[in-house]
Amino acid sequence: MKDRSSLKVGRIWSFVLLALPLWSCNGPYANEEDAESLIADTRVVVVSLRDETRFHSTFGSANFYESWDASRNGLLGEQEFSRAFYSMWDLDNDNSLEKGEWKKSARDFRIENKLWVQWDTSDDGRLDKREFHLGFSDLLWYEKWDLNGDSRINESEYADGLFRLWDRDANGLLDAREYGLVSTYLENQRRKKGEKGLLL
Ligand SMILES: [Ca+2]
Ligand SMILES: [Ca+2]
Ligand SMILES: [Ca+2]
Ligand SMILES: [Ca+2]
Repeated sequence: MKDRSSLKVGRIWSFVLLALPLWSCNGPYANEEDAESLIADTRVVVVSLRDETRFHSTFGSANFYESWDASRNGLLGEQEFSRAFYSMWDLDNDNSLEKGEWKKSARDFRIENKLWVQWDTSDDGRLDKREFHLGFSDLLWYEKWDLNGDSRINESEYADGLFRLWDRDANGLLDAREYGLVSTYLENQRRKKGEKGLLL
């Protein structure tokens, strides 16, 4: 039987699970009614996005490839792969990657050891797509994420790569903190495409 303190911890953890995605959103949920409906939606999302299988199907159903796959062959070539990250890391959706966005993404995508000055070779405080591609290519993610070795990244390989990056403790589940990254980056991609609501 659970003692009183473990029940209390359980209650606090439940609150954190529900509240973290809310903290990661900014702006549009200004009034109480919106916030309440977001919490109700978030409860579903947290439960449904926890394991890898569910993450794959959710990622696929959001059709991110429609906007990233310029050649419309259902696969990402190296330039398309790089542009997909450029788009995802451009969190204010101004089609430019500023230093602050890069710093945040570097932490969230686990490349904290990389140096901004080596990416921003023009030293103007932002990365154009050419600078980004050069820096990004050095990470060798294109090679590492290509699990079937066909020199293209398919949707499943992309979802797999993201899941491995964000599942920091490698336990096969996205916990509340790890899930916050899904909320920040993937929800923003959907907003960029003009889609409303939360990723389910
Ligand atoms: Ca930007
Ligand atoms: Ca630059
Ligand atoms: Ca592949
Ligand atoms: Ca995890």
